[in-house]
Amino acid sequence: MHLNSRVAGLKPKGERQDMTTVIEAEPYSFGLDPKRAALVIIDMQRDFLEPGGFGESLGNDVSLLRKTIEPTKQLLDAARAVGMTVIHTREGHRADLTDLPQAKKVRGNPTLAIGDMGAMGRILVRGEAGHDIIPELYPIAGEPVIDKPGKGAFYATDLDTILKNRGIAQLIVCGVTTEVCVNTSVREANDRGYDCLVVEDCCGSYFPEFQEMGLKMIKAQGGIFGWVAPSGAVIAALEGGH
Ligand code: TIU
Repeated sequence: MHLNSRVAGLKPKGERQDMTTVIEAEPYSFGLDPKRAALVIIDMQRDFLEPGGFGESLGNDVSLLRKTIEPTKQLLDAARAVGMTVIHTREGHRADLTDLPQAKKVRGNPTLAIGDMGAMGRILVRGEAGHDIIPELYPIAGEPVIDKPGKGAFYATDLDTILKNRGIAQLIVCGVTTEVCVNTSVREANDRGYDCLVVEDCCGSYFPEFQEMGLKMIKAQGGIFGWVAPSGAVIAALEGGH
């Protein structure tokens, strides 16, 4: 087997390698080039991580997601320190709900539907307190925020355009929830030709079994959708690679 096929991110043999550091990942090593990579933090919004929001309205225990905050903060700090592109996404809808399919509004028979008034403003509506990113991971100037109406970060957004304009080929993916918006976004990214490394302890699910299987699905079959690694390995690579 060709040597380069065992480390994701390497260019074909003979071409100059930009890769600066190798991350131990599953199903095999990931060659990270921070200049061609973006940290993509999916939907770390108050509506999913705090009581009284959309996540709780669907019957979920939101406290299960909160253990992702500290490792994600550490990874975010490391990415910012090396000047890597950082992109945040938020799931939500226009205030007039014209971009909300009726099927999504009624799905799950929620106690509070999207657009209803909840403890943090109108549920999953742009501009409301609950729709915003949690304070611990709040974007800073220069970090694009992608507002998405669906589960996938590429559907009806300009994410692909922003990534292509910056020459990004690799995505380091964090966020919630593992089996819903993280998996959907990684699958969309994979079909668009991006190499995705999913950071296991920076992803969270309301269901422990979906957390496990959501990560397994990504790395199965030789990395059918991408790679999986712990935040410590990614942070060590970022800190050692400059
Ligand atoms: N319900 C659930 O697990 N997730 C979502 O509705 N959206 C995201 O994952 N962001």
